[in-house]
Amino acid sequence: MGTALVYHEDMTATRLLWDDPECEIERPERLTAALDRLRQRGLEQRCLRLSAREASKEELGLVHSPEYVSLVRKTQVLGEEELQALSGQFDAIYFHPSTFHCARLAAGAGLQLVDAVLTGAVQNGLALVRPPGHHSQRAAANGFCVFNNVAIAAAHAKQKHGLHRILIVDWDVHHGQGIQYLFEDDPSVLYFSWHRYEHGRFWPFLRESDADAVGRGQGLGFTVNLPWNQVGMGNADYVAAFLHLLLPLAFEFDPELVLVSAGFDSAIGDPEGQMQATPECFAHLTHLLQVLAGGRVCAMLEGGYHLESLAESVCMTVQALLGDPAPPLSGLMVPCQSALESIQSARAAQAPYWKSLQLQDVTPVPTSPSTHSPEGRPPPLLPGGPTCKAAAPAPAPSSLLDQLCLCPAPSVRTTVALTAPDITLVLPPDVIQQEGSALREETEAWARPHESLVREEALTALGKLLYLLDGMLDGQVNSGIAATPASAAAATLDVAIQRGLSHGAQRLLCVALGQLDRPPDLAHDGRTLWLNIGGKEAAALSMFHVATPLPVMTGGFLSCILGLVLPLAYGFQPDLVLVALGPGHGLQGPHAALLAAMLRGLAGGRVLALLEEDSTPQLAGILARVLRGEAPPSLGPSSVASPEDVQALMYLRGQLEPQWKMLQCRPHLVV
Ligand code: X5A
Ligand code: ZN
Repeated sequence: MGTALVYHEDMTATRLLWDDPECEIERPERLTAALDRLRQRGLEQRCLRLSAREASKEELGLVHSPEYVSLVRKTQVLGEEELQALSGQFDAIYFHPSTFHCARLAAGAGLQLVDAVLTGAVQNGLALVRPPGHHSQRAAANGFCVFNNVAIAAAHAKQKHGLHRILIVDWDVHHGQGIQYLFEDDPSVLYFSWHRYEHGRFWPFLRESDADAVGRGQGLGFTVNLPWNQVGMGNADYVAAFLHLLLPLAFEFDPELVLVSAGFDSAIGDPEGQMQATPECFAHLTHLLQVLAGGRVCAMLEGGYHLESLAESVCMTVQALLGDPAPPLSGLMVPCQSALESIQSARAAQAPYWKSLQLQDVTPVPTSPSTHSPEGRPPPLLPGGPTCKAAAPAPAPSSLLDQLCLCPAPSVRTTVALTAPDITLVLPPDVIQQEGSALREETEAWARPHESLVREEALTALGKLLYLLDGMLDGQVNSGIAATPASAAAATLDVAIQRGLSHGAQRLLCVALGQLDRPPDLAHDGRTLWLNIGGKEAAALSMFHVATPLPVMTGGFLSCILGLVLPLAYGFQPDLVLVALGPGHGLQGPHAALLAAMLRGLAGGRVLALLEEDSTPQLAGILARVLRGEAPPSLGPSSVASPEDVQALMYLRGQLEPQWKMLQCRPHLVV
């Protein structure tokens, strides 16, 4: 459906006219660097270009006082000395004769973006704007921000489009206190912000930036602050914050629109943030948000002062909005203690207001050994199981991924290799129906050890799957769907795993739903992570072989994905993902689509879905659409997880946490 890019060259006009070390980083090159890089990468050309318009007085009045708007209007005619004097009345602000025009364009760009998305002209988009907005308040400029672009867009979406639930995700490294103040008593706007805080010692030095500021009145629980108390937060910390804090609340909130205060001063190299997250992380954050609100995501630039890091991060965000698979994250995926403390304290502060956090263990961590009981410790992995190395798998770079990422993106994003011909009818037009099959002898050789693969239909299906898998491993195709007779599902999956491992995959994640037995000779060499959901077994058999019951309700399914599947997957860093819907998998289309959409964030999107031959054409169709990058349908209001499901999940997580650090959402006990 398309991605909008809203911009206007005039927004490069405003600049600092005098000496001010605090403000000099907010300069015109920020916009030109980002735009030039988007052009170089061919990304701008793939977007719907919209020229920004100025917001009207009435539109600015949605969040600002008329007196403040006229004050800013008057700066157009002031001389340099008067501009400097007025700027001095605010914290970290400079005015320029073009500021009023630029700030109206910045707010107008956000309005145009929201209108384009909510009228269905595009699916999502980015507004590249200056000045930024999230610090600005009803009657005050602050922190380089003049009008609050994102807040105006949210108020407009409510007023002009009648929306009732808007999620604002503020990933800028500073606290968007302006947005917080404007919506703190409004339950129709859920505001999430993470920010460098350092126990209050970082700008803007506000007590209300801490995790215990949760909103007021009707808006209690609709302000979510995640203060970072140390610098150096990286990819693992950001992804953990999304999986364990933002996304559970966001799914429960069920937004109709997601606005992103997209500041890139939270990326590596930025002089303000001093954080470590790499540009690819923003592709992942964007990707994770696209499963909400039917994919209606509007990002607006806020901060970001390291031109190289900013430009790359903007490209990553736009790539994800366009539906391209995210490049794999680099580095050890282990969140730091300080990040876990912050996530834990935000979860504890929010728990009274969110069912998805209740029943879970969100109580403060005991810090003294005497207060913690033996029962509180995670149970060890089942004795008798295969012993596994104490350390997490070394995140050795996968040569397969390296090769595939250096090549241009495959021209064919998704291939469907189905045996039932009528499924073609529901396929999106650009999804390729695969004709090819592996050679007969080769297929028979792979099938030989498996009794269930002797039947002709099973062999035919296997031939198609092998051909598809080779196409994915060779980089011709990004993702695919294959089908198999139900009786042959487990054996087919077994072959697919062996074939993947022997044909270049370094680490293979297999998510098997329903009655799919673990292949009997599955190795424990750390190259395969087997995760069965809803089969007969239910236990952490070892670090690499995990089985859990299928949660019954939507809420339980979501906690299983966010609290187990994705943390394991992000920790494992696979270069190939197999997701199999086997006999009795019990997933409805939207649930399966959500799982596939989220797994697509791994392995550079190299996901092969294996279905049973008698699956409905609708299921194949919905999977084909998410695998090529469309947003999954929204699940609607989520029911609560059953206490049994929460218990089972917590038990399993407790067993696996020592090995899989991305499962943690609280710091280690100090023993
Ligand atoms: C939008 C933004 C930062 C202001 C920092 C003042 N503002 N020290 O990143
Ligand atoms: Zn910032």
